[in-house]
Amino acid sequence: MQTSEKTLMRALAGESLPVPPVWMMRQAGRYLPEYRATRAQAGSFLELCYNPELAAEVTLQPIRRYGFDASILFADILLVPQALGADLWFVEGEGPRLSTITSAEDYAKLKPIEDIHETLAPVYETVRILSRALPQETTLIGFAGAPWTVATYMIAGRGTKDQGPARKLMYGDTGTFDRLMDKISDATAEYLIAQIEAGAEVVKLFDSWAGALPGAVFDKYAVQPARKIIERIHAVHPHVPVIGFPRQAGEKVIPFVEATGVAACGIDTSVDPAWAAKNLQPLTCVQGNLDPMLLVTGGDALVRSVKETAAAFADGPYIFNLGHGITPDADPANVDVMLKALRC
Ligand code: 1CP
Repeated sequence: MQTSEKTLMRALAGESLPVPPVWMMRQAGRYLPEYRATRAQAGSFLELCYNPELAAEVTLQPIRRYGFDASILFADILLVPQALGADLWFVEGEGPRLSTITSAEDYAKLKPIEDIHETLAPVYETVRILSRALPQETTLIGFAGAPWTVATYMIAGRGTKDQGPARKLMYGDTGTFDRLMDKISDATAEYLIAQIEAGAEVVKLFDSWAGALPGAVFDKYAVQPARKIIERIHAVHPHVPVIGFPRQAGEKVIPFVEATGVAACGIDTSVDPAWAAKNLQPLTCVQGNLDPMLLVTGGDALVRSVKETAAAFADGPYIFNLGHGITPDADPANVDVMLKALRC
């Protein structure tokens, strides 16, 4: 099958389909027993990310089980900081930890952009394996974190509630902050181009903490970096669609879409589907936004929400997805219920 005939690609090209294409953020994850088994075999989360055979295996698991229309490469947004020279480790039950960047001296220790491919080569190999192994109708999505979201982890050294350390550096040492943002942007463009050259058909930029950016700098630190990365990708691969996900950006998704050239915009759980269908869908394909909690609770509420969400977006280009990643306590059987409600 030609890439352009796949349902996800058709939606990204602006077509409204009677049954929307569907995939889930974090579809390869801890809610699946087969994921937990492969992760145990790999040893740790990072060893799984850097083992192409096993990373491809966990990427394929949800495709085998559910037949989603798209498959997202198994990796993590924090591999880019590691490739730039940051120390990275995961604390079991807590989350990621990184060495911090809080001064010009810390920034100066990062590696040059050309060096990132040395660390990231196994990820490109995972993409190559997947592009051979996926069913012909399944689209392969590559991804990276958007510069602001990646910067929040590099500056704080961990996930934070309010991204305070990153906002502090932004105001306190704008020069260092801006240099760090530029470096992450350059590395991200190179990384995504390499994923495309290995076989990714679409790429997605996750700006999970976009909602923490003050309104006055949203354009500078969320919109412009995404616009520049997309421009760099399109200079070499003009037809590869990019999905943006400025999470919790509220109504600022409109200027984000208008200025960046994204082929689709992911919306989080806080966005009212009726508002997005009226204001966002005329501008771009919309992706979202079922509450992941419904995959924990299931039942009539799940079926009703799936049908209501899909109905709200039925008149324009649309990709069914969650408003954020599926959680480890989700019931795998509820994913079948979701797909049945959507497809029948
Ligand atoms: O224990 C485990 O197995 C680790 C859980 C896990 C998984 C399954 C982490 C740690 N990362 C991932 C994979 C992952 N991360 C994917 C793979 C593909 C898929 O979706 O199936 C993707 C796209 C990501 C992206 C990612 N990582 C984001 C952006 C999306 C989002 O969720 O907002 C972010 C913020 C991260 C950082 C990260 N990695 C892992 C955790 C627990 C976190 C969040 C840390 C925090 O803020 O405290």
